Amino acid sequence: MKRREVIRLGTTGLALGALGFGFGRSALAQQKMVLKAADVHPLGYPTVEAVVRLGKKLEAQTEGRLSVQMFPSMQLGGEKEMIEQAQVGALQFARISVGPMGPVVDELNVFNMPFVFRDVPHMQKVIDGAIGDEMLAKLTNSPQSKVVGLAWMDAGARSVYNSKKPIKSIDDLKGLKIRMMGNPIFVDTMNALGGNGIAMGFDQLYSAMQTGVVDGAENNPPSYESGKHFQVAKYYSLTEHLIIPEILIFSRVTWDKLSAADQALLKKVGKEAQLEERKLWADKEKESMDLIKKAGIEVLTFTPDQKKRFQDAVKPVWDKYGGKYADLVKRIQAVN
Ligand code: BDP
Repeated sequence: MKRREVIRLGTTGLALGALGFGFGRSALAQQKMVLKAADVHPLGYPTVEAVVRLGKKLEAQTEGRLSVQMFPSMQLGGEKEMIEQAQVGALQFARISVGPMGPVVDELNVFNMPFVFRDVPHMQKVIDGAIGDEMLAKLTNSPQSKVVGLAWMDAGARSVYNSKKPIKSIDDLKGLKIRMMGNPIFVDTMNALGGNGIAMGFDQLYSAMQTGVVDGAENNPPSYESGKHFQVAKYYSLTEHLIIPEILIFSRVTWDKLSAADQALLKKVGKEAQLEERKLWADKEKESMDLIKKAGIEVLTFTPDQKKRFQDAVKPVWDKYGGKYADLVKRIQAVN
């Protein structure tokens, strides 16, 4: 008798538990959710605009159940802080450079190696293809990342700017204090190029240049222009030493609370945002170049021979880190 009671209770308890779980999940799935998104760039910047549009689509496709609230312009801090907030679920979307993501998931660092891509179209083919998918999965499945890799975004090529003098050849970089993103690969890259690499958050950079803590930095034309860096660092040289894609991450804590249908929807709108951002990027890059030239910025370019000197100079960086990524690098090089 006793035993039967226990068994019955046990079964009822289990059934109730399952029911309760079922209710809980579908109730949650029906709940309105405002997903917070952050970016270091201002409204209107391609990456910000792409996520704002993604939010509008989500809202339309879920009849207002899911929406996105954007916090642009470093309102929530630099990228390191954004990653941390996404990891604890204080933030859902964070659009960040692969630069600061490398120290979290080492495999991603292959994209942070100097001159790893031949040019921007090569990088685009890699992130759009199998390697891009694999790297997103690596980020998602890595236990320490605590984020889901949703999509890639374009950020062109990064080039050096400074307040001291025009960089006409690699020799001119000697001794200049150049801010780099927080990742040892970048500091080593700048040091190999002859400069003095200093790791610092994007949020501290403008004032660091203004006060002379650093002589300059390196970035793509849209960041150089929209961050108003050209106002304090007038010499821009198209070294294009790094072509680093950007990544849209989503908080794992929040992800695990979503229904499978919502997760699939997020992946779909994420992929669409990847392609949409690319068009916005191309327009913004032209616009930024025009704006800085109009502002009197001297934009210096290099011949292939001069460029080769930059490429040769980063050999120590490849010697130090490249071995780990050798197989992946071969596959990247094979992408045509
Ligand atoms: C910009 C990236 C941004 C980085 C910034 C940087 O879009 O994600 O935070 O560079 O240099 O190009 O930190």
